[in-house]
Amino acid sequence: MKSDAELEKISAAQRIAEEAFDHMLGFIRPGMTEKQVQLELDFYMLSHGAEALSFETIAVAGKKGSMPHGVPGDNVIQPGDFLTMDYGAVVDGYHSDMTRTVAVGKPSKKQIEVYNTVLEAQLAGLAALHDGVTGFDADKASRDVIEQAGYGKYFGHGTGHGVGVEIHEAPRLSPKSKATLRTGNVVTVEPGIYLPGEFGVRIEDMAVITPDGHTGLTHCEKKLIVL
Ligand SMILES: [Mn+2]
Repeated sequence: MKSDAELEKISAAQRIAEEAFDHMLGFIRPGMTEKQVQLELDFYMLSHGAEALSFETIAVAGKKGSMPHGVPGDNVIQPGDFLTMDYGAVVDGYHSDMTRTVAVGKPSKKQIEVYNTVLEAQLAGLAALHDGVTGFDADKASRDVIEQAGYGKYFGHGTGHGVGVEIHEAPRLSPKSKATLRTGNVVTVEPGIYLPGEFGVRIEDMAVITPDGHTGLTHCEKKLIVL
């Protein structure tokens, strides 16, 4: 359970991440490397009030996007690539965490279909949140959408985790979770689909659990953005 003061710090960290996202939409171009995207995100956050990065920023494009924890490298962003950015800022010791996948140039029909499946799963996960829901059931809400679309085996991680003083803390949202989510918990909802050798998609928001639902802490666009 997070106090109002703690929620304000997490929100402040998230605001920096959101400003960074807006900045990146005008910055990203085909021909850049993943590392350039990572460095720009990091520079923006650290020069706009972040005392630290929540974790090593992930920026992975094209086939590399199918690695959920891929490390940004010299891979060059090609026209039509999906680019996944997973990152966060720290303010007064509190972390934020968000992920967006954007298309750099025109996506294929399959990319759009997979993106929309992840989006539907992410919205289903958020809709399942309320005081008393188990971490298992919150995960299942997202997972069911992906399984029903036929991509179940390409979603190999838990749906979310608590965030605060630690970047990953209780309660977990996963098939193995024994947790029950309570009012004032801050959790992520971050389903993904990762097609080896093709591309990956992940969408991640943070939310605060309330007695009968949740309050979103992430305000960035979730419909597919084509740059
Ligand atoms: Mn996360």
